[in-house]
Amino acid sequence: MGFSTDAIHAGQKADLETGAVITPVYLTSTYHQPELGVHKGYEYGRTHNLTRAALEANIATLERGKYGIAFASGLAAIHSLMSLLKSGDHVIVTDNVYGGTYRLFELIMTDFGISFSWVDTSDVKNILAEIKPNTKMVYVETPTNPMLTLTDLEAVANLCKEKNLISVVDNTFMSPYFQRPIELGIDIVLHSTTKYLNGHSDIIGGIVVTGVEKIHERLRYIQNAAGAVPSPFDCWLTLRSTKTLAVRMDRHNENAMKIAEYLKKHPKVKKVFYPGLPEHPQHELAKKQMSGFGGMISVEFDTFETAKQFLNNAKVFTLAESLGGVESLLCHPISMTHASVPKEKREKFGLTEKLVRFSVGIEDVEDLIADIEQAIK
Ligand code: P1T
Repeated sequence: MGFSTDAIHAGQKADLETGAVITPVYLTSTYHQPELGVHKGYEYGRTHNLTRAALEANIATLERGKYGIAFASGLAAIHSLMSLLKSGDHVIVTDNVYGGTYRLFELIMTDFGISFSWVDTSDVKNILAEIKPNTKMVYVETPTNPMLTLTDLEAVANLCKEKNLISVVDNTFMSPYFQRPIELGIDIVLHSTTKYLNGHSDIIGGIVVTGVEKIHERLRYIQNAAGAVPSPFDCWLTLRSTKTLAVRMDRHNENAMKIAEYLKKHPKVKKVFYPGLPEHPQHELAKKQMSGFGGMISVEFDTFETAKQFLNNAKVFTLAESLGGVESLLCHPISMTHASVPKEKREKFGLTEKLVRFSVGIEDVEDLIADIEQAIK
């Protein structure tokens, strides 16, 4: 089926009891067992929940994977991936990732004996150079948060297959509508469903999708054994939201393209980071592995003062953490999402105090541009 048809129908059958077209919210922590040892395959809410199962099947289909495993947040999903590893294992990670991912890896997982190499994965040779006998996983964010740097997914998938490493992609910025890493040979895709997949800034959630049965079995075990499951109601809201993912993403993309074009001509803007601009150094790769460029833009202003004035005066855009909702948001990464990344590390990939991140929503683009104009003035 086509993407939009799957988005609306995959994983969702009419309710067996009533015929309800929409999957119900199964708000139950446990299930009746008519006799000792007899049940309908449902024993306890952490282990089994039909609303969650519908969401998992839906997003797995959209990512063209076989299995979805949902978690209580994007970071809980990433943490579950760390549980695939053992003390002594080594992971190669994109140097610029979401600040919370950096914090989890570097400030928590290292205490459990897992080590990390932070490399510029935009050149696959840098990954190859970092492979050690104990390397088990390559973890890539593309495009990155917030620098919008790309990694060649097919090249990473091929390298990981050759070297017998698990390949992981955080696909949060693109959503499966614009980028499907599993189709390019990647083992595991993850999302903060808090962002585009839910799209309405009203839940926190995460999901892992894979086509590899062995990985699925282990992650399913971890989901139940470690227990970071999402609430049925949050699953239901996300399931409702994926139905409109295609139309929302098209509008995010269209608005962001116009705003990026506007910003690049603004005299107070030094540099615009958006993969849809022909000036983006990886625009060709973006066209090859993505079917759109998404709604995220980062901008380097001429000075920190301009950036600050802009953030304090915007009215339609809201200054807030997070991204991917229908409403436009602004973020100052060094003091918000990436505050835990040390200065010398973030400045290596260009993340300075002058950088502002735009999550372009689906409002009328004229209103967004007028707001940017008045806020910079
Ligand atoms: O917030 P949570 O649902 O736990 O997701 C974490 C996460 C994972 N991956 C990426 C690429 C992310 O951007 C995030 C969360 N990011 C923000 C809150 C933000 O404002 O960038």
